[in-house]
Amino acid sequence: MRVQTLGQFIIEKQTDFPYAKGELSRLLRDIGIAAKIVNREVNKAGLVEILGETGEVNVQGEQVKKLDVFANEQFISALKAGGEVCAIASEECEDIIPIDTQVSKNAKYVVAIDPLDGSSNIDVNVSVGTIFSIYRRVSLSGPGTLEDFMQRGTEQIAAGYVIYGSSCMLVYTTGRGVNGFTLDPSIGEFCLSNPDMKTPQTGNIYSLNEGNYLHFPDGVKKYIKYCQEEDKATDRPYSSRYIGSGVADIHRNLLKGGVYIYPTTTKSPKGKLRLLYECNPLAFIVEQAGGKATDGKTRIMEKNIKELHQRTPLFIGSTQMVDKAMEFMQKHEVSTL
Ligand code: P6P
Repeated sequence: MRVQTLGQFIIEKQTDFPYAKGELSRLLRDIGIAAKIVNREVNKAGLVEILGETGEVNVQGEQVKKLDVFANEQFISALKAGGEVCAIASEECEDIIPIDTQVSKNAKYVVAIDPLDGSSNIDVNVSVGTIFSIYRRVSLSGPGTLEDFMQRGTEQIAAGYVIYGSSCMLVYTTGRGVNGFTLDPSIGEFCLSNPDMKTPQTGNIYSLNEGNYLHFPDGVKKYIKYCQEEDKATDRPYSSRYIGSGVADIHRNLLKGGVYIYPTTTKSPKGKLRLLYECNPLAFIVEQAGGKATDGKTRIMEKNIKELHQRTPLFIGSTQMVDKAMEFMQKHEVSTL
């Protein structure tokens, strides 16, 4: 089979965008380069002084891992050097990073990124990921502004994730389907391995942190019990699979069918995952693959965003499984009136 690299694929698909002059193509390639560098460090994390914590706490109130900082720096410098973005929003940074270099300040795009999602798993050699979302700027010129990021998920022009696991994969969409590329370390290129990815309409895997069971909404508790009932006709009981890295759980469910839920809990009354650089890009990808993503009630990509690090509950995966979970949420909805 002819090996098609990410670069070749992007150029070939560029014809899908007659008005694009290659900026998006270059931007996607810049992300691919940073992903290869991060993957190199993740793969030898146990051998170099890059494990463990920096002793700092980030804007999320989470312990900052050395690899979080490294990944953040790599993606920011690759995006700055590429000259295609006028601002970056990162999970690791409280405020946006406006870019006002001569080349970038009139660039057309902004990128929101979670440089290393699930990094608490790094020290125990479990898959982690990067999640990115690309918008066309709405500000007129000069360095990008906060308003460039206050756009609904439906306005994304591209989104993707990188999963640093048994192999390194980059999966992305520009709104015309989802394609997956696997890094071939022998040539240092992402090669097309999963063309036109489609997620099963149903499945038998449910992913959520059942340790929070007591604090889940009643609808989620009832859905968990539904997943655990014996019913051969609907292939139940389902299997419970939860890695603790959303990218890894959602990637597996995308391929095999399944649902990932991070609902509200007492510790995270608005949900834990962030709308801008986790839920919207993952929702774009899963929807493009034929799946569904809601907050238990509203389509993720139609939610209004008012804060950079805004959190939301997330129900994402196979359409029929998300719908069933939403049915339970609706049936057991506590009226907040
Ligand atoms: P908990 C990682 O921090 C993350 O944002 C997701 O990738 C992951 O699924 C979830 O949080 C894990 O959170 O509370 O179950 O440890």
